[in-house]
Amino acid sequence: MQISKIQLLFTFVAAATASNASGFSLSNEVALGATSPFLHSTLPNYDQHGAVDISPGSILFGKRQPNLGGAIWSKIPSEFTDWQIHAKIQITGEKLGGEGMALWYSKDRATGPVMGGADLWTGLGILIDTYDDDGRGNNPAIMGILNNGTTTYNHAQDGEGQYFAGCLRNVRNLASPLTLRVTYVREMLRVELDDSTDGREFVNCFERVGIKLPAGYFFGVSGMTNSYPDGLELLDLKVYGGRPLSEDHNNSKPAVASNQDHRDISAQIEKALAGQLRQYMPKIISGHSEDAVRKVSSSHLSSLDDRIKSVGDTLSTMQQTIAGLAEQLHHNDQSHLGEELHHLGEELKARLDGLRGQTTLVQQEHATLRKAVEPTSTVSRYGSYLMFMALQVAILAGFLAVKQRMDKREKKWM
Ligand SMILES: [Ca+2]
Ligand SMILES: [Ca+2]
Repeated sequence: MQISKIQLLFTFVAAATASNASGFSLSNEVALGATSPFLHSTLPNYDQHGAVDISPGSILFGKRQPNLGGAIWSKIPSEFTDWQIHAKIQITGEKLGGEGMALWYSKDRATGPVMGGADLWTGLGILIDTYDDDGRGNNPAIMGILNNGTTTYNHAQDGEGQYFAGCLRNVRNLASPLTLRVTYVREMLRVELDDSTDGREFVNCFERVGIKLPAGYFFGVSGMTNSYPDGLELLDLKVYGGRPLSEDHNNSKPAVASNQDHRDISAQIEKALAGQLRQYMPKIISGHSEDAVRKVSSSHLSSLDDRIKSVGDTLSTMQQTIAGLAEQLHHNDQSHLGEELHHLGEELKARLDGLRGQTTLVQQEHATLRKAVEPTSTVSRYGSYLMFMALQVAILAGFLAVKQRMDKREKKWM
């Protein structure tokens, strides 16, 4: 089967689309890479080692020649505690053929004889051993093997005694490519297979809990031929990472980050308001003749001060509302989030209307002040005051723009 282009993704899915048949959801994170077609050159997110031939339709390991192996390894280590691999492969050859392919989550990035990966690796190997070296009729086998850097693969017995789980499944010369879905969530590892022609029909290969794998390892795919070389092709690879949306709040980084963002923004706005008040109020007062200012300052400036304080209070309330929302996103069941956002939108609209009204009032105060002082002052004396007002409006506009952006971002990962 030829595919016009291969997509090697090292990216993350939005939670809304990440729910899978396994019942797990992976939260979205920052993308680490991009989708690319491969045009006989290098892979954007992976390094290649050994016998690897890249064409627009596939990545071929072992060149269909005897005893050759190759691998691709992610260029950067994964920073995620949970992840999922979708690897679409195709293994074709004569009646007997080998030796197989492997998916890796490993500290090492070495090429070698273990389906193209090196012996003595540290981490997880999902080995697809197609050749029945010990003649026991138990190949092709798909096996999960954990290694702490001390184990050499037992080729003669096809990994007997080394795998913690596995399944027997024909993977050669299938009518359609075979997709392996490897899910690692909360120390549970599951391997599922799908060779259906019409979409996702994964069947379980094995599942095991208590598999401890740290973040910081590399993802890899490899293949190795033996004396009866198969065509070992990778047609598509996607790696999703993140953390499960669960009651474990400490692992829910997006919500924490969002919450912190809101707090940072609100704190910055409040700080800016306070700073501007400190900076401009003396100038407003000193910019006028003392007599003229005294005539109006006790009532009008006091009123102005109250208005500005009110604006600040409203902003503070908005901050608390947003922070509260972030907490809700953090703690609540997802089904509540839509409603919460709706309410927040209504509330923000009401508060915005209130702010507009207050801005008008402040402007009226300014007009009164100006009228009262005008006989003994020039317009330029009010420059600092006008600048103060302009800054208030700018800060408000900035806040609302940032808020809209935050809302948008939150909706994406609902
Ligand atoms: Ca074997
Ligand atoms: Ca065997």
